[in-house]
Amino acid sequence: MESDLVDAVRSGDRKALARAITLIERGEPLGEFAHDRTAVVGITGPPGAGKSTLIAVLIEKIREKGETVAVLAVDPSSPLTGGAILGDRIRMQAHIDDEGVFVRSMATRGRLGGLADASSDAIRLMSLAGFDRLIVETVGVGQSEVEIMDLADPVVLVVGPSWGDQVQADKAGIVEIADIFVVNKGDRSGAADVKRALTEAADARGADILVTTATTGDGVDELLAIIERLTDI
Ligand SMILES: Nc1nc2c(ncn2[C@@H]2O[C@H](COP(=O)(O)OP(=O)(O)O)[C@@H](O)[C@H]2O)c(=O)[nH]1
Ligand SMILES: [Mg+2]
Repeated sequence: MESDLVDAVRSGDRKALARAITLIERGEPLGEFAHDRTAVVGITGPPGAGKSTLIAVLIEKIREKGETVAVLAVDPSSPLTGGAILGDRIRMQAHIDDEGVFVRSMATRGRLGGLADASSDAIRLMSLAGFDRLIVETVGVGQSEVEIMDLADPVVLVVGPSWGDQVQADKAGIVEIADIFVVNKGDRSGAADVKRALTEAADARGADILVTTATTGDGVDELLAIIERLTDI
């Protein structure tokens, strides 16, 4: 990638950051450059569990603390219709005029294999742009999504209150990489059962487990406190 563009990203130019990520999306390699690495929080879990809704609340709480935040939502499943991506954009729209927030959905147009690399480059660019916190959201259903979570620490697994969510997470292997277990939709019946079912796996990993309701914000302060504790150097 042209060094002029990378320099503009480094200076905090948001338009340059957006343009650079578009180039990454189209397959252009970023190349090497020195940069400080910002801690990346990974949010993964089955579709519909409430990851994006939860992230929208996290953005608000992070901004209330005066910190800046960039979010990359990786969704390889909807390259053309962009259904989920559009939903994410609308949900996070509230922050669109806030310079301290950068939200970007990345579709990789069916490119095979390159998803983790492209995500890694996009995250490096967001880090270069100087945000205090970075969040990456993936639909935790495939191998490359699990790979993307290698870039993240801590990894937050979000599941809904249905048994199937937990089974799906188990099958994808994300239970084994999670540092924080979140059972979202605590307002629905079943949340307590799913929490109980996941407690053994969480305990085995020394991971925290909690119930949230993203639509009301319940439990999200606790989640952010855990994230802060795990990202404190
Ligand atoms: N009842 C309830 N619905 C929620 C909650 N969190 C998210 N949702 C809804 O679940 C649906 C999927 O949410 P979304 O954030 O897009 O899930 P994602 O696919 O994991 O990113 C949306 O209709 C949300 O409004 C919650 O805590 N309780
Ligand atoms: Mg989402």
